Amino acid sequence: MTIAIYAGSFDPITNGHIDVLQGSLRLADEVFVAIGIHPGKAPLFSFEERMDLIKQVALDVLGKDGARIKVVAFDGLLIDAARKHKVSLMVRGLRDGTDLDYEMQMAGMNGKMAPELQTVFLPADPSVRTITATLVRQIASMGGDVRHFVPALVADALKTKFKS
Ligand code: COD
Repeated sequence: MTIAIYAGSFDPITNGHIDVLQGSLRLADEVFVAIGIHPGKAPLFSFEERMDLIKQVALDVLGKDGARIKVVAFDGLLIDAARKHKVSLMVRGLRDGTDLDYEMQMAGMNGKMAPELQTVFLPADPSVRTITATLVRQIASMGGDVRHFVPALVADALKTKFKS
């Protein structure tokens, strides 16, 4: 059985993340979606809110494949989370050359520290490669329509968040 980990901030989950998640499910039997918790950084959505959104997306968008996803938190090194959950693949999405440079450094250093773990890069689909959660938050905070970039349930959660 192949188990993968796909880590991110997911603040909130976007169509770009979903594209990588769908690719991960083609590679692995089970995928841990690992939400990175930064003690010094205040996210827009709490860990619980991000987890709920990912779980709802798994049900609504990924259909029966969504049952092969587990959502967890981690606050240290990705390799430690990978070892804890006994995964063999660490999946990362690649949007552009900037991602590639940074991801190659991480993959190289992670590979030295944890040679038993394999990093896998999935190229972003052209239809979602420009999407970033940072810009989605910015657009939503200014009342813009983010439904091109996130599932409807996430767009609704953003609307509610910025109303309150
Ligand atoms: N299309 C395709 N892929 C995408 C898209 C998109 N539109 N948007 C995001 N992605 C991919 C990213 O490339 C990334 O692989 C993943 O989705 C997550 O993205 P984000 O933006 O949600 O999360 P990040 O990149 O801010 O990562 C947060 C982490 C907590 C995962 C990160 O800080 C981390 O890896 N921490 C571990 C610390 C560690 O182990 N350090 C040692 C490294 S050697």
